[in-house]
Amino acid sequence: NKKNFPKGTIKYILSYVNQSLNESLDGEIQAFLIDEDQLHTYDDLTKVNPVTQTTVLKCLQARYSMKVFYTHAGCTLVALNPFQPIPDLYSLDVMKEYHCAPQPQEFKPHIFIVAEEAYRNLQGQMEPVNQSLVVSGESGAGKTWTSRCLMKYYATVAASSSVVKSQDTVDRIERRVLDSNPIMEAFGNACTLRNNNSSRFGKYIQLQLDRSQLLVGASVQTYLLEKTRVACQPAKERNFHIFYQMMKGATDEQRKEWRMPKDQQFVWLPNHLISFWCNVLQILAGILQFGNVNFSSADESQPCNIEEAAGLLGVPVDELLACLRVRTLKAGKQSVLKPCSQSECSVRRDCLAKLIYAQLFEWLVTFINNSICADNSIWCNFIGLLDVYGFECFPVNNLEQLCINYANEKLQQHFVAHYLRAQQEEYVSEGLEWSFVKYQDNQNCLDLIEGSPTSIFSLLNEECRLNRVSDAKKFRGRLEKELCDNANISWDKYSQEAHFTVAHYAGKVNYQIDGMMEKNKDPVPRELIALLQKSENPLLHQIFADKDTENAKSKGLSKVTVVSKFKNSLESLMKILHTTTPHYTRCIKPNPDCKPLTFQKEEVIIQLKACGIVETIHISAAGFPIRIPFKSFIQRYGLISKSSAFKTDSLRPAVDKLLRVVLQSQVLDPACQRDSETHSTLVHCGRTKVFLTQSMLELLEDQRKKVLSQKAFSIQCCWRRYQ
Ligand code: AOV
Ligand code: MG
Repeated sequence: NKKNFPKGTIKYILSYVNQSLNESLDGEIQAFLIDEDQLHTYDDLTKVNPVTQTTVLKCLQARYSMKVFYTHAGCTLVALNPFQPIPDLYSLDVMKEYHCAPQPQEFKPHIFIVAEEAYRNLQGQMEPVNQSLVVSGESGAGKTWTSRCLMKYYATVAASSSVVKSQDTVDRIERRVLDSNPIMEAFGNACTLRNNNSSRFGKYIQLQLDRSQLLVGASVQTYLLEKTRVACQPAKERNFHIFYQMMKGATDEQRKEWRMPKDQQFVWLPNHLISFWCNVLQILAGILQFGNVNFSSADESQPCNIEEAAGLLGVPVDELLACLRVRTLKAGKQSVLKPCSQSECSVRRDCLAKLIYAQLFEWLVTFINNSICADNSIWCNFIGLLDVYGFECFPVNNLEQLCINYANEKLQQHFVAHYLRAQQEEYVSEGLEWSFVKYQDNQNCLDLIEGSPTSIFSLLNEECRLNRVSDAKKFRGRLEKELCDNANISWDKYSQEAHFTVAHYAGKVNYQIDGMMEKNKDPVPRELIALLQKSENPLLHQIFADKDTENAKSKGLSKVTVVSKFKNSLESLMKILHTTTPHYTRCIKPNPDCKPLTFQKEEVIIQLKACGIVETIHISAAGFPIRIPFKSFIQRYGLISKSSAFKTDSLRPAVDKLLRVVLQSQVLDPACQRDSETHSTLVHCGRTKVFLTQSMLELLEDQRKKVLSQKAFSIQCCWRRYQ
């Protein structure tokens, strides 16, 4: 009736209807489900509706531009690296705020919420479950920084006295635990292309707490130090920090003693910290001198720097030379001496340097453990901090990357299992059954790498056991033949190169086979160990003295391959993790150049995939990623059902009815017939929300569009008739 409409109303209605029609899905119905202006306010990514790569990315970007660096993602915390110090973000006052808050979860997302949650999980329980804080992310994303923040937090809130006085901090356990960090980083971190302070080892620190929740000690477990770096650094990368630090910090006498002239004065560590410190520096100086020993000349004369190296390592120079130039082969009870070629001499030199450094690192970790670990009778629970190397994909990848990425696969598997449990709990609280959720796990990839009887590791080990000259191309052939059934491995058929490609959960990585078998064998000639046992450097002597018995038992260090050792150590780590309640933090590097406050979408999306956030979304997509409260649901889709009047107190039946209408129309429509069984996999009603799959959402949107089109058509007809 024309009289009922003020002027322009019908035009307005038509434009409204048309606009509604143009709200195209494009994979997401932004206008209805998310408000772009408000994206930065989402403290939890799972509340962004629907959860997709695009919405998650937009939300993180919006927050980053507002200098908000932490965001929850369900049971994980996403930490964006600001690449510049943020004043007061980690101050003592902020720590206290989170620690003293009755409900820290209600505060802005922060790493301290995770820390506090783990801490409180141990409180007031008869038999508390130990906690693990797992920090992951790519190189330079901020894992080590985050672990340091966590350690500082516990050293503060769990300190044996609430007021930390400066004068009594020297010998306090909290101080010692914190001090162990820079020492380990000096020996185990290096400047790489990705990160100026890249950790080249994994570490799991257990902070030991007593019954009153006070920090009484700590223990450190380390994983696979990248010792190849001692003797060979990738282009434009550096050796371990400690070498530069000692060169910088050496006194004139030390330089004289090490025969390293130069005029620098920075002292990086007070010498009294470790009584063996002088010996440590001597050994390091010896390793450096060793790197300059050159076997390029064919003559028998003494190569330069060998005397300096031998002097610093405390071994007779002629014996050192003999060890490097002559191999001892065992044939039954007899020994046969075989001269080495020039290149073999260099390999033995590198091997010796790597061996010494790796054993020195191990000694250091034991030393630190001895000085910070509490007696078993004192501590009862622990909070573990895991900081491992992130997923790596370089132009050239070898055994180091395979091991690193394998470790990340293991952690991802642990995460998926844990995440599913958390999701299950939400479904249960909304009255949904769990069994609907199907998800992809990465078991197939793990089977490919470590499985039995046949996997990359098993074939690699077999090749090493056969003790023949390794042939990379032949090995590629074996992999192709024996692992062809596994979909996670592939080869470039047109490339003759000895390589293989693994489809990791975080992306495909191409591995070079050349050198892989040798690295896995990691042979340590016995005569080198025997030589080091004679060292006059007391520390070196002590480090290798233990190897004597070990050697006798295992008949040489070389028997256990690198991947077997790594697999075993990871398995023990997983065992510990399984007994703890995990808390996941995913660090993201917002740009590859480490520039402050710069957010590059392409970089972030790759990492969201790599550190599993997108995978998490993927898992939730296998369930019901879209959750709409009953009221909003009726408001948007109510028009689909003919009876449009809904009472707020009977929303649930109204929603049920509406869903029936939509699903029935599908059954009746032969073009897109879905069998009734799939209905329960499309949608579920919880207690307060409707849980939808993406395809159900599209179905609803289609229906809504249809109804709106019909309405638009009839309005147009009326309008024409009226005109
Ligand atoms: P990573 O441990 O994840 O890489 P780091 O923790 O060493 O990365 O972080 C790299 C750099 O980013 C640090 O040296 C800081 O300069 C900066 N950074 C990280 N987090 C923050 C923060 N919250 N606030 C300010 N600056 C930060 V590797 O060990 O390479 O995988 O192997
Ligand atoms: Mg690190």
